[in-house]
Amino acid sequence: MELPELTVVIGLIVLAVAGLVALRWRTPTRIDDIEPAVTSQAGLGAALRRVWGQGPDEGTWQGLEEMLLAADVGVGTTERVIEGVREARPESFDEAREALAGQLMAELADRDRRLHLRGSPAVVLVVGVNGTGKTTTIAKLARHLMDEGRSVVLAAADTFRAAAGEQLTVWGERVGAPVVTGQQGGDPAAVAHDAVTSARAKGADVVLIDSAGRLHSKKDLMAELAKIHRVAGGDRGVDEVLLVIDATSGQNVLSQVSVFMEAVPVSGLVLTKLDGTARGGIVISVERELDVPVKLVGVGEGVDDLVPFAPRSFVESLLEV
Ligand SMILES: Nc1nc2c(ncn2[C@@H]2O[C@H](COP(=O)(O)OP(=O)(O)OP(=O)(O)O)[C@@H](O)[C@H]2O)c(=O)[nH]1
Ligand SMILES: [Mg+2]
Repeated sequence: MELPELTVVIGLIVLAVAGLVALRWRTPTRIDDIEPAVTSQAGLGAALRRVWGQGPDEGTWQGLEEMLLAADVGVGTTERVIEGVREARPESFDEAREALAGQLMAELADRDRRLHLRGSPAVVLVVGVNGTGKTTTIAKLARHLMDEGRSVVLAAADTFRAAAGEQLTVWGERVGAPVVTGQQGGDPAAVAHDAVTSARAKGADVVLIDSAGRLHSKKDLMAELAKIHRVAGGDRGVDEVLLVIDATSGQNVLSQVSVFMEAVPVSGLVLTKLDGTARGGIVISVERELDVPVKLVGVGEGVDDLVPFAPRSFVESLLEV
């Protein structure tokens, strides 16, 4: 091989190695940096085009009301949004769409949607009705935090359901996080306590605590959650209490979650299954009603299907098709 050719070959090899190294050591994606992909299939854009017709008349506003209610935006919010769009006096479909986007954005007014994980270890308690996606969300969140370089311990404090500990253990193995479990029917607060102690001993950054979604009575559930919260928080408290809500469960979700709101100080909402619903407007109504920020949304069953909630992208995805 001639010298110039050799230089080119060596150059190419150096480039390839540098590329591989860059890929391997790329700056980890922070959970707060990820742009949500399509998070809902509400089809509000197409619906608006239909009701817009030749221009705004009473039928348009009635049609708009129906489409917002059908997307689970909620009665109060729908009224405010229509009022706002009407006041903007849109003269074209594009202006109407823009006014609608603006009104929906205003409903999601500035809220602090970051996760505050300051303790060492930081403690996150995940609560919610059974089947909403608590355990899956914990696995997804663990994956994100670990991708950011944080070490995570999982606590299987759902000792109520037989297979709950196993399910979390499987997820733990999949994402590479240690799982602290207890006996079925044992004290979940003890599991949470053990997990925090173990995390502290290991110097782990975050403890994610799974909990049962259903107990024999509302009183049992409240007492149990309050105890987990007290014991896991110790002197400095729990960093985040995330309430997981199934986005496909419709407006009756509010009556379902009241027990959790009474039992523990919920600091953030996680709306799961937004991938499987045309009723993404639930995000807006639930946030308004509960007055707690939506921090994360679940957009699938895979371990990477959890994204931080970003109002602008969300409204765009609502209006997209
Ligand atoms: N499509 C979709 N499915 C989800 C999402 N999150 C969770 N699931 C599914 O919902 C089902 C219930 O999830 P789990 O994580 O077991 O729910 P849970 O709240 O822990 O349930 P319990 O422990 O029984 O109270 C599973 O089949 C998950 O794969 C999501 O964002 N999108
Ligand atoms: Mg579970």
